Amino acid sequence: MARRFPRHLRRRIVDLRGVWDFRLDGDPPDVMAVPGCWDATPRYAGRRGVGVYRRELLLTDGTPHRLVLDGVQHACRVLLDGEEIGSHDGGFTRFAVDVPRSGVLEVHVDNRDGASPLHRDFYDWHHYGGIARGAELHRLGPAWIDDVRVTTVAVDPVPVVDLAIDLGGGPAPLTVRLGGVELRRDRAGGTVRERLELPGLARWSLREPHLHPLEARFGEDDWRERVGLRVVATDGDRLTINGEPVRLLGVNRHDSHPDHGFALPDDHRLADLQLVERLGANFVRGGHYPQDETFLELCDERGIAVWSEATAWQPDARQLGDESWLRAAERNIDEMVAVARNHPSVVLWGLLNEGRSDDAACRPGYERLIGRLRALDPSRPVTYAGNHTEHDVCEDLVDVVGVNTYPGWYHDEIADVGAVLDRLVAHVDPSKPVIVSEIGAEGVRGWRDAARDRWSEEHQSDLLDAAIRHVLADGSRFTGIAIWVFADFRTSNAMPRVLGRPRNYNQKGVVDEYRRPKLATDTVARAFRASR
Ligand code: ADA
Repeated sequence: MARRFPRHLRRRIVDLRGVWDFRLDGDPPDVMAVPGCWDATPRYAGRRGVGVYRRELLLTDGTPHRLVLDGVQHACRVLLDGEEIGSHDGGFTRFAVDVPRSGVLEVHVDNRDGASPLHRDFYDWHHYGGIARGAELHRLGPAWIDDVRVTTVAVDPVPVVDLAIDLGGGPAPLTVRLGGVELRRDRAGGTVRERLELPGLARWSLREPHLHPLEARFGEDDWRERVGLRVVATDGDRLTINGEPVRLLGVNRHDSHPDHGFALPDDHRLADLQLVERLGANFVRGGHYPQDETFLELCDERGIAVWSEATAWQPDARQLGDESWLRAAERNIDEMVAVARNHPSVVLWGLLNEGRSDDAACRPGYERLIGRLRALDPSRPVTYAGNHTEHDVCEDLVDVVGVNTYPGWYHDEIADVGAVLDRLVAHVDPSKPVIVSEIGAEGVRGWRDAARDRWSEEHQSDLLDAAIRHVLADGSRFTGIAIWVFADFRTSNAMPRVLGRPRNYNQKGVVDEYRRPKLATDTVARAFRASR
């Protein structure tokens, strides 16, 4: 993928973005853009099926080559000259397939409901289909770097990082430089691990997001990262970065757009972050799936905190007791962590959005998946956004408590927002930070109503104003808020919920699906800015 900070300058990579041959089921042969979602194009709007993408692959020599796909929605098989060489389940995450020789590449992409256990039509978002993120052919050469993991373990009195480098092929000469200082030069193979003290390098924080270039070279290959030296922790009911309490003011964001589906161009993701900053926000919850890496890079350099979440939506005992669902969820967690772990902006790992955390039968599934997250990366607090706060039986498993609640929309009235929030937070372990992870109301852009009733821009603006002021009031127990939701987004046409989604859109956005402002836009900006 075309990262903001290219991961490889030396490795020979063919960028496969462009227009490929395409055919959806029995339709006539056609073409489709990569990245792109076919059901966001006029001819294939709303179409579900198996889309076959095809193009030639030319390998320049006999060394190992790898096809790297950053997000295919939502399950696919990869064929070379008609022979299956790989498959993948679940969108939004990067995976690789070894390519043995030149030939005709086909990616058979399935966006039907149930093609992946992680993408179901009863979820409250539209499941666009396609090769939605980057596509590249990597020449690995005789010795290559498979992965680099940088974990900040301390920042005081000096920054200390754990560095792990997985090497393929070789052995070969290995050099590592960080912040312009050479840390290692020798021959190596296998996995290299080091704990390094880095005196003199500036720390990363939301207000001062310093990043330092890391470059590893192994034989002809290279791997580059931007390292943010920071430690995220909890201190009683506060979330801290480098020991300093932080308050997270932000939004939930779906990575989608009516004209692009899940394949947003970088200019759109950058524009979204400009609007997030205009709101006075410092926080984005990527609901409810792993984020594009360029988006994370932009958050790294702009000091925007990210709640990175594995794909799920209201899982219950059936899903959390199903071995195939759990395995798909584990793979999604593994792949989310692999992409996001080196990005300092990711301050929280989230999963299992609004799962049945009040059902004891679901607790083993929570334990298994939260345990997986912690085993992969013990350096970040773990959370889930729950809507069973008063009867939750899994809260002890997480470090930060997320509360989803919709007073003034689905229940109660705007005048009740404070009382509802206070009632819920009274059920939360007082030794843990608590974030309002979702709160909001529908506001149809252009619908202005003197009565300020539900569905109007006025009602949405009034509700968000009340919620933000209560959460950010002096003495509040809350350490953050994420409004549901940044922008209106297309949702699934599942009955009967769609009857509450005019236009088939969830319109709780602070801006509409084309990022055009509503009354709530300025209201949120005023309320957030008043508190910073
Ligand atoms: C839930 C869910 C969101 C969205 C929201 C709503 O909190 O987590 O994805 O569906 O409700 O708009 O009702």
